[in-house]
Amino acid sequence: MSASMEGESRPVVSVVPDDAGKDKFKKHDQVAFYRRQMQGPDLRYRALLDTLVLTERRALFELLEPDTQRRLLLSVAPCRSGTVRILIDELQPFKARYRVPDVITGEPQCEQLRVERQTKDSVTLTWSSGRHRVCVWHLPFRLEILSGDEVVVTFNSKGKLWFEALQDPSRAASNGSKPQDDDAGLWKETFQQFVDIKANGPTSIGADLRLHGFSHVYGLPEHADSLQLRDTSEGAPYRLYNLDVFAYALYSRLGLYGSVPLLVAHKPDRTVGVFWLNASETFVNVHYSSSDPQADQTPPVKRRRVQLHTDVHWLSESGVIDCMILLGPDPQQLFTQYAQLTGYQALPPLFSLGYHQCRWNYNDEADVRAVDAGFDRHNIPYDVIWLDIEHTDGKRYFTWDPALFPDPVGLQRHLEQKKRKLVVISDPHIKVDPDWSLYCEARDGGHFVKDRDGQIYQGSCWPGESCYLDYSSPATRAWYSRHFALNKYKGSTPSLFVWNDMNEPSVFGGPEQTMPKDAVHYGGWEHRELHNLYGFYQHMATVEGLITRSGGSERPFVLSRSFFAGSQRFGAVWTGDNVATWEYLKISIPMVLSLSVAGIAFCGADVGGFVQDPEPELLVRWYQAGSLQPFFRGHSAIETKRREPWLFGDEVTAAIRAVIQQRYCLLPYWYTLFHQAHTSGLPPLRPLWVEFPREQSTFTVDNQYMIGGALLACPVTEPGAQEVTVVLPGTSEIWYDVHSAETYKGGKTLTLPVTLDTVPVFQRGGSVVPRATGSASCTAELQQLPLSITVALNSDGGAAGELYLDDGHSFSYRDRKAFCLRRFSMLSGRLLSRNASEEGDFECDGVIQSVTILGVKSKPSTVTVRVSGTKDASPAFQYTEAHHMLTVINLNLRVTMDWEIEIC
Ligand code: NBV
Repeated sequence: MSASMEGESRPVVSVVPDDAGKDKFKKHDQVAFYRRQMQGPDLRYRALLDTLVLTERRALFELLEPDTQRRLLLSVAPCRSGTVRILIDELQPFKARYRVPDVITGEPQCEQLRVERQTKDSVTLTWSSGRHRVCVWHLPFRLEILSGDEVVVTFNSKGKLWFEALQDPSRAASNGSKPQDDDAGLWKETFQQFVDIKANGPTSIGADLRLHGFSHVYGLPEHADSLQLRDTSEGAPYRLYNLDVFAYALYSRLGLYGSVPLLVAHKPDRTVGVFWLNASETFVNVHYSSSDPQADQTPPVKRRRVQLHTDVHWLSESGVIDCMILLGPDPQQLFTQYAQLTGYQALPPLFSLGYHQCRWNYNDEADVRAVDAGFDRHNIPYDVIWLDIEHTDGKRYFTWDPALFPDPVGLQRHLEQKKRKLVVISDPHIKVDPDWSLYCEARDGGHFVKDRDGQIYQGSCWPGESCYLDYSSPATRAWYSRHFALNKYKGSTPSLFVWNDMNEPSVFGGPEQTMPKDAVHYGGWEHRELHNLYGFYQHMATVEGLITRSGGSERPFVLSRSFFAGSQRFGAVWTGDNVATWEYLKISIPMVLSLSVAGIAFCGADVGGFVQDPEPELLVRWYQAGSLQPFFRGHSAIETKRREPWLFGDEVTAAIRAVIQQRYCLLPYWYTLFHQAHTSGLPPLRPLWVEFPREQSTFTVDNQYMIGGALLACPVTEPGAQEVTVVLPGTSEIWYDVHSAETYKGGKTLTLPVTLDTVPVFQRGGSVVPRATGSASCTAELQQLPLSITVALNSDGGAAGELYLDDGHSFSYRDRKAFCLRRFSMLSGRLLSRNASEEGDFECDGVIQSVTILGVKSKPSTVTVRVSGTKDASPAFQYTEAHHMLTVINLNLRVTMDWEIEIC
């Protein structure tokens, strides 16, 4: 353990995860509001239909629960993009309840509702073309959302609507609703030695939804579990509560570092989403009707035709019910609807899609320089080297250890000469140190979270006693972001980027190793209201700091461990402290797929495993898998052995070199996919069902996935693997092995032989994939390389694909439209390159050097290249009979020009 770790009560970081922390975290039945709701009385809300008010943007109804005389206000608002927002608050709250700010980007465009039908039992509302309808039923209250005549979703189907009204504490004390022995945890809840005092008493909310016809649901990151959500009837509910869980348990539904309360349901003809906008502790129960034991026991003759459905029950500790139903109907539309609500994936600077080399810690400047040189010596491309907490002066972020990093500017210049970057860590806790100006400024400026008594909250973290910046305050975010100014952050240069860790927030010795829920934030809100937003806000403030430091011209790169819905607007996340075992490699795939489904598209897992030492075979396999995930970073804990890629012998070095090089060659494609995510919300990494929505066999696959619409990847995650079983979907599809060009028909499951240096990746017939040719030491060099494109023909001899280019680092693509989007399409032997966006205006002299066409049945007699304004040319070509592969070489076609290649 490093001598410079001076935190007083830091957790023991052992390379062997032990069971000591097992009981650190609550189980669902240790959470009072969960128990209250699950064991609570049956409530019978009714909708008072004659209270309907139609405004320009919504329909309002009062809801009444006769036994408790509780009155709620229901608002239903359909939005233009295909979303219905259901909002429920108290009719007359004693004071305002927390509504999650800053997640929804802008005002959703709402539609004017009209009454289509009204009876004493129900009111049916419709809007726009009348394709969708909402039917509100009086008794019991429920709300159906219909598409055509099909009921897609029913809200309050099982009558679980729950709403604990805020109370005036003094009245509650006198009227007996604040009992002495508070077993129900209404005003006070104890967990281990921690006492949570609830200033507002019980405030929990809940509701259930039935998703008709669906038997597959996904989303709700972050959990170390399968992509398809499990039925929670037995076992624990999914918990959404951001926590620092070192070496987290696998196949668990306990909360991890971040939360996105988006659940996506899919069936062959429809995809819908339920977005539960609430930042307090939340549980979700999932129940598939298909898993009802009764359904199987009924004799077939007597079996009633019960439509399949999935019931989803959401329970949150506080706030209001703000539930958005995204109607799809296809996966792509769903992703766009979600992005319209919470924002699109930020377009990352190109370098951040390269390979990142991290370790806790690179010891000093000489160490960093040596590792950097090692990559050159071994001819392995990389873009970024990272510094963990030990680079600081006593864990004071924004400072440098004077002995270990005396010349950080010199170090960054050294890297910058090779067009490489440095990332440093910046955690949210601030060391209590009256001699440190940053601490004093934050204290005097009121930038710290307070405790329930109004004093500055103090917890313990890496620096020892620490205070926590209140990023939920706009003034604190602005103050914090100014610290990234180059003249303020001493030792920083424009090539320094940032990593936000421990921002759940992690508090050593705190309840569940986080901040007490009764701590108080900006606006007087308790921490319980916004716990899951804490990291989101730090990420936001850091991104704003980096953008501001460049005068608004450069794209930022910030990695955050904690996140919430909308964090995709800020940058990347990773899956935290995993372990160097095969099981953790395996789980990284569904984990990044779940994140992708929930909009957090720039994500990855620590390559190699953070805790413990991977055996060389595992390391190679992890590099292979990581190179096929969006965020690609090798990282390891402080006690692990060094594991730079060249430390395990030539065979391992060669295998790692090969995958990193392949990743770099594929970056034009990755970058194009990120442009697509940035503009349409479609994530680069896609579960197979996203691309094959009608194929049931793909719905449960989570060990393989699509990279964009063109590539199918199946990373090897078994030790000693000699063969791999791969599902190739689509009976009418053709798949081309990207390494061997071997062709396979879709609709099959194959068993393919593998060696240590092979990973099954297939290109789908009908697609075009751009690549860089040759090798580069980093992405800036890669941008200079000529390109090649691979056209994989479908059974009709057609294919299409795109290429997006810009300068790779600035906002010029947005502000001056300095980008280029090309579309390649092939049909009847003619391959065209055309501009796909009239808007784009990007000067670049990149060229396409070669074109490979897969699936060309016979050797062409001529190949003709046409570029307008020049004479037709007959370039050299090679044809490989065995693979039906045609390669046209030495083309030198300007990327930005229109051209055509004809094969006869
Ligand atoms: O800052 C040290 C580590 C970091 O390397 C890791 O990536 C984070 O997930 N950090 C957690 C804190 C210590 C973990 C034991």
